Amino acid sequence: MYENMVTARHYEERLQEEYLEGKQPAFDISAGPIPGELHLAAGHEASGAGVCQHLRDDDTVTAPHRPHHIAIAKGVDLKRMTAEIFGRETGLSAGKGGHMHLFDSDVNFACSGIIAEGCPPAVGAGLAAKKRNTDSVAVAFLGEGAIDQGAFLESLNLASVQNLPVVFVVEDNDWAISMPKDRITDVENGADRAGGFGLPGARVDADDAVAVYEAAREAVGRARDRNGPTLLEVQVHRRMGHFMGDPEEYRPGEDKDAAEGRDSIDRLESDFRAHDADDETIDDLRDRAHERVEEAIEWAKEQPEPEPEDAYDDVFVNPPSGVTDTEPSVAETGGDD
Ligand SMILES: Cc1ncc(C[n+]2csc(CCOP(=O)(O)OP(=O)(O)O)c2C)c(N)n1
Ligand SMILES: [Mg+2]
Repeated sequence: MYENMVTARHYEERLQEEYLEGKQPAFDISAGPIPGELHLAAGHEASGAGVCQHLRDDDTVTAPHRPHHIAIAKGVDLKRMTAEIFGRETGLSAGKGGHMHLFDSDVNFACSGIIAEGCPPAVGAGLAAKKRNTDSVAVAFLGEGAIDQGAFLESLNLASVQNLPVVFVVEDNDWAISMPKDRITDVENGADRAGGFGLPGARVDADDAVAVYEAAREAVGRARDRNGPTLLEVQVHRRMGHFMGDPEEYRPGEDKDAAEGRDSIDRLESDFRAHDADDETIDDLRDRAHERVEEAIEWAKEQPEPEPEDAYDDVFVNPPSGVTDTEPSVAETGGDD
């Protein structure tokens, strides 16, 4: 878990540097090696690591727009993920998805920029596991800003009534872009939503990564043993802006200071040392994590850009062979509209 969390933090520190290249001084969001938005998850790492530690490759994970720490913990191929973020041809989705739309079928991982969107597919994966009589499970991660979305609430209901092996993990970082949690919901503890659907709910603080691990063990274990879904809310901290370039003028300085002062990675390291891990062990883990990140970024930067004409491959306007479509494709009509 520690190595995972350090990898995620360092990975995002490096992405920040790469992202800012060419975007200054006026912050041109389309410029530089990583065009578009970038949502970083510093302060969320314990949630991805603590939950995914209990998962296998055949378990499904859906994640939201802040996905890197979860993808890393689920074992998504770091090189191809990085190439995807850099928009390269050898990226997970040939560079067409970008950082919010990572998809790795080898480890059953997907994420989406539409909030709460991952909940119904996770329920679908849970239903498939039940019908196929396997013991795989599905986990849907979402932010606290999505807990009033219909897609989430309907998913809780279906998972509960069908007794599906699904765990819903709400990452509560107290903010939804510029909206503080208490302005968008009257529920202080998102896990209370579980009661209304007849499933167990628990809330845990990510300051203590081991506590997340323990709570997730129970929730994933319940799903794997065919005892139904669980809603787990994890209190995390948003150490960064909502996206890179967010000036955070709406955010009180003390709120940001508090988030920066509570680091689950530092705490896990102290716990680790208290259990006799020495400097060498910690340094080795950190070095290994850093090397892996550098290798992935170097590899991604060497990858080719996609050819412009490939834009019509693998998308609905020009379906792959075998997929029928009665409408002429944009490629065929010249795309007037
Ligand atoms: C259905 C939908 N509505 C609105 C948006 C715009 N949007 C992007 S992120 C976001 C807030 C998300 O907050 P939260 O779920 O708490 O996640 P966080 O960014 O804090 O990790 C919103 C409203 C969206 N992506 N999808
Ligand atoms: Mg949030």
